[in-house]
Amino acid sequence: MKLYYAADSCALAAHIALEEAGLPHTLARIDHATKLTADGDSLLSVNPKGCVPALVLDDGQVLTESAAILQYIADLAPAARLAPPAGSFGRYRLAEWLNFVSSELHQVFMRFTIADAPPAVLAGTVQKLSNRYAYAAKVLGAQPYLLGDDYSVADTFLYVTTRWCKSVGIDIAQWPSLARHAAAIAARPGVVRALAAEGLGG
Ligand SMILES: N[C@@H](CCC(=O)N[C@@H](CS)C(=O)NCC(=O)O)C(=O)O
Repeated sequence: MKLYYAADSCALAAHIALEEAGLPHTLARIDHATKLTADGDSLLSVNPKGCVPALVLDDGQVLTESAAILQYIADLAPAARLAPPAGSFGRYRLAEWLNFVSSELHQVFMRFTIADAPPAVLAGTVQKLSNRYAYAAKVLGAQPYLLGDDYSVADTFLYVTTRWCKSVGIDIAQWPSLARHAAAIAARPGVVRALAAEGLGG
C-alpha cells in the first residue's frame, strides 16, 4: 500500500496505524502548497479532494478519510488489536470517537489556516477546542484509553491533534490526564517509528 501524507498532518494517524499493524507500505510525501511529491507525483490525481491521507491499496483502489482508513487498517491486522471487532458495540464507540476527533477537533483546527481570520473568531476557536479537550480529558481521567482499558486507533488520532495544540496557544498540561495519554501514545514503538519516518520529534 502507498500512503500519501504531509508531515505532522492528520495523515500521521494512518501512518502510525500502518506501523502498528505491521503492514508493508510505502510513503509519498506531498507539499501542501503544490500538492506534489518531490518526484512530481500529484496528490490530486490520487485524491481529487486534495487532502491527505490517501491510501492506495494493492489492487489500485484509493481509500480516503482518516476514520475510514484507520478502521480499514485495523481490520486488516486483527492481531494488532487496533479496533474492537466489527459488529461489536465497542466498534460504534470507536466510530463515535473517530468522528469526534475528525469533526470536532481536527476540522476546527483548520480554521487557523484561513488567511485573515478575525482574531475574535480564532479566540472563540481556541475556547471551543479547549472545551472539547477538557471533555476528552475527563474521560481519560477515569480510564487509560478513549475506549476504556483497550488502546485503539482513536487514541492515536486524538494524539495527532494534541500535537498541534501548542501552535494555537493551547497547553495540554492543563489537563493532566490528557497529557499523560499523549505521552503514553508518543512512547509506543509504532508511533516512534512513524515520527522518525516523517522527520518529527515526539
Ligand atoms: N476529512 C478528511 C480531512 C483531511 C484533511 O483535512 N487533511 C488536511 C491535512 S491535516 C489536508 O490535506 N488539507 C489540505 C487541504 O485542505 O487543501 C480526513 O479526515 O481525512
